[in-house]
Amino acid sequence: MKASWMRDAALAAAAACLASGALAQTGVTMPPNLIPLPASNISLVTDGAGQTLLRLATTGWNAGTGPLELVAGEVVTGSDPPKQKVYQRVYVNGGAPVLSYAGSFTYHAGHNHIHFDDYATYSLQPVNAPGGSERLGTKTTFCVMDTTKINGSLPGAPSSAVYTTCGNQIQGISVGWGDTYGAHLAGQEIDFTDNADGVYRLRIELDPKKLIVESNENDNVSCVLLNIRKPSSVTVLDASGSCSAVTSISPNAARIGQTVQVTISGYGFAQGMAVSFEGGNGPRPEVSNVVLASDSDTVDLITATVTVPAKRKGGRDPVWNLRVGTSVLPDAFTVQP
Ligand SMILES: [Ca+2]
Ligand SMILES: [Ca+2]
Ligand SMILES: [Zn+2]
Repeated sequence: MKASWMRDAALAAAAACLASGALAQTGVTMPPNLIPLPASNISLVTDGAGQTLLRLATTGWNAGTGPLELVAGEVVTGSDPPKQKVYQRVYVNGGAPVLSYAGSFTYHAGHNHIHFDDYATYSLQPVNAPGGSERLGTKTTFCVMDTTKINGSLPGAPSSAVYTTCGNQIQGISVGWGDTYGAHLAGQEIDFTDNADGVYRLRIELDPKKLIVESNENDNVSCVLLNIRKPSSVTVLDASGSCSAVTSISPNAARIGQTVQVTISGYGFAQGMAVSFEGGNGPRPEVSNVVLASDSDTVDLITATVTVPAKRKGGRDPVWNLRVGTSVLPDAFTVQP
C-alpha cells in the first residue's frame, strides 16, 4: 500500500498544482482517467434458445484532466475482420498533443462502423457458490463516446457532449462524461447457463491491457456482489463498487503489544477460511481463535483474536491489509505505537 500512497500523494500534488496556478504550467500533460461505475440494471433472463443470461448495464467515465481521444491510424493489412491501428491523443497544456499507440479498431460490418478493441472486460466470479465457475463476458469491442454527464463540475468538463457519434476517425470521452452501455445491448450479458446458484462478484475492468495512458491506473476495476438464484432472481448485496468480499473489521486498530477481539464482516465466508494480515511492515498482527459466527446468504461474520506482538518500534507502514480466504480488504487495520 505504501507505493500507492506515494503515488496518490504525487498525483494530489500535481492536481493541486494544476488547480492553484493561474493556469496549469505549459507543457503539463492532461491525461484522461477512466473509472468504471459498478454494473447496474442487472437481471437474470432466459433467451429463446434456452440460454440463461445475466444482463447488465455498464458506464465508464473520465475523471481526468483531459479527454480520452482515440484517432484512427493506418489500416492493418491482411486482418480479418478489418482492423486499423488506434492512437490516443494526449493533450498537453499550451503545447501540441502527443500521440500514443493504443491498440486497434475493428470494423463491424453489421454496424457499419468501427469499434475500439480491448476497452473493457466483464467477469462473474463465484464468492460462495458451491459448484459454480467463473464466467467471462464476450464483448471486447466498443464504440467509445459521450453518452452521460457524470460530473459536470470537473475543470474542463464540457456542458454538452463532444464525442457524439461512433466516429470512424475520432472517438472519445470528455472530462466529466461517461460512456454507458444499456443492459439491452448486444454483448451486455454473461452466460450463466448451467452455472450454480450462489453469491458471485460481477467485475468490470476498463483498459485491461493497459493500452490507454491515464493519470491513475489503479481505479479501473469495480464490482457488485450478487446473490443469483435461477431461473430469474438477482439480489444486489453490495453495490459500493468494492471488489473485496471482506467489507469491514471492528475494531480496526490496536496498539503494539495489545490483544483485541475483532468482528470481521463480509460475504461468502466459510468454515476453515484462513484470516491474516499482509502488506504492512513493523509488528504484524497475529490472528487466532477464528470462529465463523454467522454464515448466511447475505452478510457473514467472523470473530477472532488479534494480537500485535510487543516490539520496541513500530513500522514505517503500520496499516495492514486483511485477508480472508482469497479476498483482501486493503488498509483495513492500523497498528498504533
Ligand atoms: Ca483509471
Ligand atoms: Ca490505462
Ligand atoms: Zn457498433
